[in-house]
Amino acid sequence: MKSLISQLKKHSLYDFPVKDVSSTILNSEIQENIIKKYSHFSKSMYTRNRIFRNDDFEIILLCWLPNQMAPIHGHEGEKCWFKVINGSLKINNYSIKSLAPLELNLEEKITASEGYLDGPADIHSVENCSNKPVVTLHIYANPYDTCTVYNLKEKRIDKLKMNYHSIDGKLC
Ligand code: CSS
Ligand code: FE2
Repeated sequence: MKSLISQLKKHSLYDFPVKDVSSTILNSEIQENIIKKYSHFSKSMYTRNRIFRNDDFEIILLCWLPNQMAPIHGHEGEKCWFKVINGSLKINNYSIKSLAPLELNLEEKITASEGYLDGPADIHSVENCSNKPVVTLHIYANPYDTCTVYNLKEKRIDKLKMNYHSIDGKLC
């Protein structure tokens, strides 16, 4: 993890070049003890477990039980990647057809399994459709605390405040 953090600090000096950051994340080995330390699951929703944050980027471990999902959301114009550490998730990528009334085009459906790197993401939903817990590692450059949620049922766009379930391995 130390080496990932120091490589990302170097990338921050160049505004996180997509190709280089992608290969840094793809090639980074996340040790079992790190995964253990930051993995916390909750029955109520997927959890966001903060590993590192500075003004330029953050690293979060997300833990998904079966059927837990992130609704269709955007990424605040920031560069966001995630890597599947274990298990398998469904990602649906969308583009905006119209904002008023709200209409999205479903562009792509991806089954992302261990080792898959997503990003930089635009508008997508992410769901653990499997019957096993899933862990994903997220890099957000820059960090943000609220995101846009596209509610197709209600044809509404909401701002969602995102919380951490744990910081530095300790429950919040
Ligand atoms: N953006 C969501 C996870 S899906 S990329 C989050 O940070 O909670
Ligand atoms: Fe996302």
